Amino acid sequence: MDSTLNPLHSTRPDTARPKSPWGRHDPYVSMEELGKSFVGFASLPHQIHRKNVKKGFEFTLMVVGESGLGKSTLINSLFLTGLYSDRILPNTSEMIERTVGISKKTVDIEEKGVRLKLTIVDTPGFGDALDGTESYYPVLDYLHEQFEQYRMDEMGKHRTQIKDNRVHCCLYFISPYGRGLKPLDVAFMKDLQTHVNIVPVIAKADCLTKAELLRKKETIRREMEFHKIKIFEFSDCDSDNDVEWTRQDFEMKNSVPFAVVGSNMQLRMDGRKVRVRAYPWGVVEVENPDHSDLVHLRTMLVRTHMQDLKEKTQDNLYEQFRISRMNMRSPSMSF
Ligand SMILES: Nc1nc2c(ncn2[C@@H]2O[C@H](COP(=O)(O)OP(=O)(O)OP(=O)(O)O)[C@@H](O)[C@H]2O)c(=O)[nH]1
Ligand SMILES: [Mg+2]
Repeated sequence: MDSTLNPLHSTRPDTARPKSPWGRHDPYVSMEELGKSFVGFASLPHQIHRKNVKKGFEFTLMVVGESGLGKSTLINSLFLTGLYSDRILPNTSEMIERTVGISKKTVDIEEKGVRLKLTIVDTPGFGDALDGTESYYPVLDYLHEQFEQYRMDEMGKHRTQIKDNRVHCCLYFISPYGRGLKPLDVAFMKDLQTHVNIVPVIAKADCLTKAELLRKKETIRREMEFHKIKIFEFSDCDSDNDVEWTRQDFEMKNSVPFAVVGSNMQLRMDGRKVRVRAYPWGVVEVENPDHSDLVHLRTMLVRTHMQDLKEKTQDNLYEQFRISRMNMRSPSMSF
């Protein structure tokens, strides 16, 4: 047999070998080169990384809150335009129409060869009905159904082909006008917290001065603690002692509830395309950290805590749901 065809007896010069971008733990480096003391499992993270990149990533985000707080506008500002300007988008007037039913949009995003399938679940705002609790039941039902469907699929025959529609994160919109949380916010979040990671945001933050915003954040944090509302807790992200990263992490955690501003309008400023809200007295740049926390929020969702949100959904929320469903069944199963 031609030894050049057999990878074990390859006579190819070393330079023909594919070069790994991973430096020290290059999986193509032979045991002889590494020294006898290496077994080779140091390349495990890279194997996992390669496999995940090949499969692509999936993430589902939901927006909920009172009607007219800018939920549909914000998801557009966060992900659907600007970042990916070549994507065909619904026109602006369609974007700001009132949301009347739960709607799901999926976008495929690719960055440096890494694919992300991002699903955004937009929900109709509540607020007009006399008994507000009724208007949020469809959202709770939706979350419950996704967990239940996943549970049924897990028990089914084709476990490897399960389509995961569970929601990993819910942006909860709080009005900038009230003094803090409204009774309906408290009730809704307490119901939501068992099914989804809640990330609270203060909507339309351009309505508040800096001092008012800080006070509002403080009040909301206190009220959440008082009412024992469980929101998503940031675990420390892997900073590798990088000072800049640690600073960003600190700022991000301090921003909760994130003060956000959304807009469908873009202006060209100093040669850059900037998403803004233009008022007679000035311009609010939605991605300027001095004007809003939108960039911190996007960093948290995409760059630093996406995996954490997914793991908390699987290991804590879904697991609790699964156990409670099992406990519900067991009395009827005994005899
Ligand atoms: N001042 C201000 N207005 C905003 C902001 N975001 C959106 N708006 C405006 O608020 C109005 C409602 O925006 P939507 O995005 O439709 O609000 P929504 O929360 O999706 O409303 P529903 O679909 O009824 O639940 C629109 O006129 C937007 O232009 C913001 O950050 N600041
Ligand atoms: Mg809407």
